[in-house]
Amino acid sequence: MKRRKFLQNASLSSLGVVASASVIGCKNSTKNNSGYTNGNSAIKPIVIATWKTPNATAKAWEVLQNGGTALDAVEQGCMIEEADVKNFSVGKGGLPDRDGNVTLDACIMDKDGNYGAVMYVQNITHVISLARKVMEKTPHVILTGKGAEKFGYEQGFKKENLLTESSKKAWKKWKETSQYKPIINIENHDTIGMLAIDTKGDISGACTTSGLAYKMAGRVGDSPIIGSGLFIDNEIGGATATGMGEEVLKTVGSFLIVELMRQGKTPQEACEEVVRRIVKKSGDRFKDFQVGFIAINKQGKTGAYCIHEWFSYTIYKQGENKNYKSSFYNKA
Ligand code: SD4
Repeated sequence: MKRRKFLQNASLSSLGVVASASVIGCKNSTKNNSGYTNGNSAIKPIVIATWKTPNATAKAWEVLQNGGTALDAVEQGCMIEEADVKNFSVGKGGLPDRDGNVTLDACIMDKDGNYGAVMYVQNITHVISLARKVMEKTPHVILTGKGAEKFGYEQGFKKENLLTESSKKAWKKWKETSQYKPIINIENHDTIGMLAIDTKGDISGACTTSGLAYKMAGRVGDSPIIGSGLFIDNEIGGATATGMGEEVLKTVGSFLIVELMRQGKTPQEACEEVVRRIVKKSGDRFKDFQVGFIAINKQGKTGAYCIHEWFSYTIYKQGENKNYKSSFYNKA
């Protein structure tokens, strides 16, 4: 109960961040978007991101408006959330694992199908940029833990303590009971997954997170795994996920969404199909976890779907930065 209360507070303070976000001059509003209402044809540039992340989409939009690539846009957009210490699920200020260590996961994918990821990084804030460096400067696609950090320092990344006082306080409070049970939409699922199409019509995506709060040490979720937390195919579109990573991993959800779009489904239909599959395979367990997806196709049409109410996503297109409530599976 205590934990629930804390997490509720955590959620509220993360909304507080968002409230201040609206001061930056972008129009932010929440709309009920039940299905196909984002039907925009061949819209570019465009950026879509998980949750209420208007500062991030505004940054990405600025890059795109200035003729920047979708790759630069998603990297710079995600960096906004990574630097925000009030976002308890991403970058600096993320909630730690059970041992009190903040460990970050991120991946990025470009229009040519290149991919870079880092996992279990403990002392670098901008893991999305580190993932990009892995993609562009190494012969590999994934670096983990100490190796990823060593590479980061060689590339000029700063060593930082990612555990803020408020995250430390929250962790200490959690330790009083040490109960680990995901609470839907109160688990502070604010992982940012972002997809963008630039003025040339090319698509890129990025995903960055501190993963589930109070996870076991060493745990890695879906976010940095190609095909699970993120997938881009520049001929078709892209998808990214948030929520219970274990379930997304088992379904290779983002890849599946892109493949379903290849077979002719709209982004909305594809997101719905994958959520339904996760639900079906879980038996009754889906009642206890949240999963949400967003997707975009080559024409700039978007989709979003989740298991339980209250997942939202943000789209910046045609000069407007808006937050939409996702349609959802569990009407019970
Ligand atoms: C994970 N999918 O590590 C991430 C968690 C998440 O908002 O989405 N948090 O499983």
